[in-house]
Order: sequence, then structure tokens, then C-alpha cells
Amino acid sequence: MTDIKALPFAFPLRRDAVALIVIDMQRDFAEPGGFGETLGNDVSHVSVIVPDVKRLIDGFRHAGLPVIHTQECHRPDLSDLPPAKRNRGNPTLRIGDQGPMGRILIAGEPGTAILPELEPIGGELVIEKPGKGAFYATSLGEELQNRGITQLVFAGVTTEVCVQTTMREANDRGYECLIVEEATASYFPHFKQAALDMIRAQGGIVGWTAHLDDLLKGLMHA
Ligand code: TIU
Repeated sequence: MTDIKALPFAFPLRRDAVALIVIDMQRDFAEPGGFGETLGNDVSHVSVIVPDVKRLIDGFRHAGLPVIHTQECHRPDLSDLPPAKRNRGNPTLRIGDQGPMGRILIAGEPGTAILPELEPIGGELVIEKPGKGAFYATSLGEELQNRGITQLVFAGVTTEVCVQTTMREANDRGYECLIVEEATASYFPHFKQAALDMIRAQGGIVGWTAHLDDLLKGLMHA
């Protein structure tokens, strides 16, 4: 067990039980013309964290610890896309529409892919998810159980939407969850700050927050 400097108190990292989960670092959220931009967002808030997410992924890989990736996406026939999600927000392009990077948020389309800098490598689990939370309508819970994973370190986007939703799902399922501040982003910096504050409030009601350098230092001793 290695104590990681974190808030609201040290995180007891166990190398036999921990995995990194990188949420939705997809072109559709980080590049112009994708889903994030069709919702009216400034995607530069997402692209700026890519080097720090890469450092975190590399830290786990070098330590020989598992890395899991998620992708928010839907089937080409839209059978897993509720109208309530497709129609929300009156976007310029809806999920399933043809955009400059292919059909918006559809499995297999160029825009749906994970950013090339952060591409999964052989053997890493990739979970395609139709919801904001990664446990909903996916095999994630089963996959974690099969691997004996009980601690999740979170990175990815967006902090208050898919990351926080998944962290809350995991917390209710008994996982110990930690989010790395520099490796997550929101289109709204004040929402990122609020989400981090909410997660670690009340004695870590949802989980822990830590800085990237402290997590990486801990991984070297794990
Ligand atoms: N719009 C927004 O903030 N997020 C999403 O739609 N999905 C994720 O967070 N991945």
C-alpha cells in the first residue's frame, strides 16, 4: 500500500487493486466540428489537458498497471440513443448527423475515435458507452470484478458530466475513486472547480482529488 498525497486525506493506493480509467478523450469532444462544438462549447478547454493525460497514462503503463479507456458513442442505427438525448439542447448537428469528422458520436466514425496521442495500446480495455456514466448499459462492472479492481483513478472529460457521473456510479458500487486535477477538463472552468470541490467535500463523499505530480510520484513507489 502506498499513500498518495490527496484531498481530503491521503489515498491508500494498492497496486494489486488499482486501474486508471480515461473517460471519453475523443476527437468529438476535443476538436472543432465534433459533438462538443455542436453543443456550443469552446473545445480548447479539452485539448489543453492532452499532454497531462498522456503523462498519467504513461505513468500507469510504466508501473505495469491497467489502463481502461471509455468512448461515448452510439450504434449506427441509433437503437441505443433515446430521443431525449438526441434532441437535447437544439445543437447545430445532432448525434448521428453527418459532420466534418463523420457521423457525430457514432461508433467507428473518425470523430468518435480516441485522440491519436492517447490511443489505447494492445491489451487495454476499451468500453463503448451510450450514456454519460460508464457503468450504464456496459460490461464495465463485470470487467472490473474479473480483474479484481476496487480502486479507480479518473482522468478525462468532461469533469462534471461523464467523469463525475461515472465516479458517482463507481462510488455507489463500492470503488475507491480518485480524480487527477490536471488530467480532467470541463468546457466551463468554474464547473470543473465545483465538481472537484463537491467530490472531496464532506470527508470525500464521492472520492479523493490529487495533483498529477503527487500521483506519479506515488506510482513510482507502488
Ligand atoms: N457535453 C459535455 O460536457 N459532455 C458530454 O457530452 N460528454 C462527456 O462528458 N463525455
